[in-house]
Amino acid sequence: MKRILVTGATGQIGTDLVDKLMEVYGDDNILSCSRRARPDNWAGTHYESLDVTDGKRFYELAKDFKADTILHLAAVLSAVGEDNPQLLWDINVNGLYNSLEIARELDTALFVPSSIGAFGPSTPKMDTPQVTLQRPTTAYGVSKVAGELLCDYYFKRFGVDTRGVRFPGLISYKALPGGGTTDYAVHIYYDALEKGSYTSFIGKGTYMDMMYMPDAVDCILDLMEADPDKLIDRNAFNVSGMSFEPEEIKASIQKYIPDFTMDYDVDPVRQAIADSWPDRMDISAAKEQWGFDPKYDLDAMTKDMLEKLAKK
Ligand code: AKB
Repeated sequence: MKRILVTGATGQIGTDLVDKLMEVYGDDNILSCSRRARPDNWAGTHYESLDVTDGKRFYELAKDFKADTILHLAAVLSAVGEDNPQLLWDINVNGLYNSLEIARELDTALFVPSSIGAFGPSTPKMDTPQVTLQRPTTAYGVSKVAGELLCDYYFKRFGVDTRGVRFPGLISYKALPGGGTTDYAVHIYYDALEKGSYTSFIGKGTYMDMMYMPDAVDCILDLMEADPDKLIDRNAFNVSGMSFEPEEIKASIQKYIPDFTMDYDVDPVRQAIADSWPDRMDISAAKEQWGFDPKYDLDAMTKDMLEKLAKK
């Protein structure tokens, strides 16, 4: 990666990722694109407004910037997608199609995040294999499976260097997620500090894979820099840093804020989505093929989140 265009740059992943890309590859080699306004701390860096469904503008930006890599993050998350499946399809599938065509025409590498949402109720819930049944029951999941298959197709048919991971719930102190099912595991830290209590919309006993954002950012860089000859499962690798249920994150927070309390007001839509997803994925393919090595477990993440959010 030398000249990198990032879509969805002001979203939850992009906010952390762009900072790291600038640090590693130099500000001048990163073009951040988003439908939102440029964040203040990116003043003086390359920034363009982009709706990824506008293929012509997307192509021109990538060509003019002489991008060799596109990190395509623009997407609608699971809960918003159930509310508006038409919007989800337009952005997640038509936007992805544009990025694939641009990568093919300009001969760039392409990273596309998939998700634990690419699995469904018939997928094995424990140690979910890298290659397994994928029959998701959400609009988000359908778009993610379509994305994985399209990315593999473009690699095999046109030789486009497509790579991806199945992200679990991502937790960051820098930016909030926008309408996902795993968002409770971010909101809980804010409320723990602000109110000393949290009402969870995900029910007790619901396990989901999660990862702290510094590990997620490192994993994108590591995968994109990995030796292509070693990659068997390009789209997309299971990755995760931990798996927990609401009572376990509560207990972790109580180690630092002993009076913290939590109750439940379960949202049936998000609970049904969570119930259709794995409890814990097998991440051995990512470890073996490109050395995936997450650093944060639940307690290490809680300590860092609380310290960073308290300062913020
Ligand atoms: C969501 O909850 O929709 C996302 C995801 C796991 O893909 N965080």
